[in-house]
Parts: sequence; structure tokens; C-alpha cells
Amino acid sequence: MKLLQHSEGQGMTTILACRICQKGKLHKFLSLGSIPLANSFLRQDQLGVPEPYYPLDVCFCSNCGLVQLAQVVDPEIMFKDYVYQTGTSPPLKEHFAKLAETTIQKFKIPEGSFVMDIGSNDGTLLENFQKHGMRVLGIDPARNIAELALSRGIDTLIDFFNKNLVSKIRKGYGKPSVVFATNIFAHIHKLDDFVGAVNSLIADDGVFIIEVPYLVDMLRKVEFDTIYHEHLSYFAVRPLTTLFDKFGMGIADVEQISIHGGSIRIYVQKSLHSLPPSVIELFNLETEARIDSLATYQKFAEDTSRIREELPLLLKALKGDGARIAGYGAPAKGNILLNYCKIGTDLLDYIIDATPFKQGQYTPGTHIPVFPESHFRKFQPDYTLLLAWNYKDAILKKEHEYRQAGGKFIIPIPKPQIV
Ligand code: DWN
Ligand code: ZN
Repeated sequence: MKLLQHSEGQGMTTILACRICQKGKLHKFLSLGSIPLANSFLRQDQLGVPEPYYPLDVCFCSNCGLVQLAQVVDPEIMFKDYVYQTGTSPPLKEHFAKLAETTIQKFKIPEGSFVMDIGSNDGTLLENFQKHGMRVLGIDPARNIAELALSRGIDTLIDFFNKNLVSKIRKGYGKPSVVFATNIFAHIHKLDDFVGAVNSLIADDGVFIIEVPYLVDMLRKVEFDTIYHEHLSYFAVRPLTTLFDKFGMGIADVEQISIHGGSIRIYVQKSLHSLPPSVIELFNLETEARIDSLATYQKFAEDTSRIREELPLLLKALKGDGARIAGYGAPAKGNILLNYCKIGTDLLDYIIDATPFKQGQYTPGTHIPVFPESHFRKFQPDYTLLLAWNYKDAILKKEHEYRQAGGKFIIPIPKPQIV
């Protein structure tokens, strides 16, 4: 396998201070080694070309508790041409339809209000608000995906959100009543600039709604494969309160939600003073989970290494018995799991995925071919490694017939198991 080790300066920088408090000592507790970018799928003619690999090291800030990557890869490399498309996962479409309903009811958002989504991808979330008569604007730097949103009539600025866009947006659309950042907030290196820009743009009575994977879930369910170069931070509520305090903003409410293996949805508003009970509740949960102790992270690292031993052994045993094995879903997290556990075409015959951008391509580093779901119907494997484990219920239901006919799924985390 040809690889092009990237280090300092080659599209990557190593952080010197915690991105929230700038004060804490950063303790590295896990290294996933050098790994290709999780969404950098390859065309057939690229297979012989050396691929860029970047170190993937995770640290914990001893002052504010923020878990964060030690390295930052240039977002221009990761996000300008993007293969991830929100609308290809039915459970995610349902999730965003419910989020729109909940938001409109919870904050009594009147028709005609301006709603903005940062990291709007193909416009799946905003389409729901448009149906409710809202004015919408998406912001996304990935031209190929943003063009899908534009083709569906969702206004989208093709750019990274930053303070230079604030006056242009205010002039063109006014001050948004709601600003969303779902599965993008963890991707931001300069959080102060980002939050400062939202704070200066949003209406005084507006609400900034963020969804991010929750650190407590990641640790408890050993979701090490959600650690990749796009995800610079792994949030708990406590460091987030430190961040918003800087801007006189506050968390008005926080909910635990099941999406993406367990996330938190936080509602941020201007000039809030008292901490709501839901924040206190998660502070207590984080204390119970001992997220302030290095020992917790060392155990997570041990649990992660255990999967790296057990999963390939299970697959090799099945393969040794002549079993046909395929992968289900080609999520970014799947590429981390495959590269970290060194699972390649020796163990998986192919992977299927519903995303057109990924079909006909090969997985980064492991070069496993990705086919449309129809391939799974024609070449039914004996075992199927569920790489998109976060949609387990929906996928097991969808593949009921396959399982009835004797097909088995392998769920890789928190401990490899056959169902
Ligand atoms: O933060 C991010 C997360 C939220 O989304 C981004 N950095 C990138 C992306 O990560 P991911 O690729 O791990 O996300 P998903 O949504 O877990 O990816 C699921 C994959 O599985 C998609 O490629 C679609 C595919 N899929 C499928 O082929 N058949 C999904 C379902 C439900 C299906 O039935
Ligand atoms: Zn810190």
C-alpha cells in the first residue's frame, strides 16, 4: 500500500494550545496512527498513486476538558469537494424533518422568518423550513454538494462561514431568527471567530442550535471510529459553556439525542445568565463519567485497541471458513475503522453505499470497491460488516429478508458481535 506521509506544513498544522481556553496542558491519550482522510474516496485510476496520510492523535485539555485532535488539516483540502450527502440516509432525513418541527414549535418561529444553516450540505434541513414558509439560506464550502441544494431551490452561499459574510448576509436576508450548525461545529478550528460571527449576525432574540456527537457516548460506546480529521473537537457540555461565556451567550437548553451514535443538541441564546436544569443534569453526567480524569481516556484507548485485535480475528476466522463478507455503508467512520483495524480486500469483497458520489469509487487506504445497494441483492454475502452502525435499527429492518435467508450482520463496536 503506497502512502504519502504528511507532516507539519504539508496541509497540516499541529496545535499548540487548547482551542477553547488556550490555557490547559494538552495530554495525548490515543493515536490512531497515520490515516488517509476519511472521505477521500479514490477513482480506479488513482489507486496506484500515493495517497496522503496524516497523523491522527487525540488530546485532552487539563484545564477546560475539551477533547481535541493534535493536528489540524487544511479545511480547503477536506471540504471543497465533498462526497457526504445528508439526503442519502433516510433516518437522517427523518431526523431533520423532526428537528424543523420541534424548532418551530419550541420557539414559536413565525412564517416568513429567516432561518440559516451553516454546513447546509444538500439542503435537507432547510427544505423543511422552506415548506413551513420560512426564508432560508445555506452556507457550505463544497461546491458539488451545494449545487444539489441550489438545484432544489435552496439559496446557498458556497463558502466557509466567517465574519466577512456577516454584512453580506445581513444586507441580503436580515438577521436570522435561527442559525443551525448540525455536525459542523466539531469541524471548526477557530471556534472564537465562528461563534463571534454568529453572535454578531443572529437576531437579539434568536437561537443558535448546534448538534454534535457527545463525548460521553463516544467514550461509553467506544465509538473510536468517529475520530477523524474532519472532527477537530469532541464536545462535552462543560467546555461549551466556557466557550459561549466568552461572548456573553449561554446554553438555554440541551438535549441528548440518539443520532450518530449519541449526540447533544444545544440551544444557545444571547445574554443568558442562569444555567438551566438540563445543563446541570449533563454536568452531573459528565462528572459521573469522569471525563476530567486522564484514566478515563486511557481506558478508552485500551478498549479501542481491543477492537483492533478482536475484529480482524473474527473476520479472518469467517473468511478462513470460506465465508463471503461485505461492508454495509461507506461512512467516513467506516474508513477509520477499516484503516485502523487493517481490514482490506483480503477480508471484505466489497462495500455498498446509497450515495452516488461514493459508488464506483474505492475506499481510502484500503481500496475496497463501493457499489450501489443493488449489488448487495445480486451478490449476497454470508456476513455483512455494518460500517454504518449508527443506523443499525433502520438497516437491520430494511435487510430483514437477507437475515431471514440466513445472512448475518457483524456489529463492530463497542464489541464485535454477530446478529
Ligand atoms: O460529521 C459528519 C457526519 C455526521 O456525517 C461528517 N463529517 C461526515 C459524515 O460522517 P459519516 O459518513 O460517518 O456519516 P453517516 O451518516 O453515518 O454515513 C452513513 C453512510 O451510509 C452514508 O454514506 C450513506 C450510507 N447508507 C446507506 O448506504 N444505506 C446509510 C443508510 C441508512 C442506508 O440505508
Ligand atoms: Zn481547554
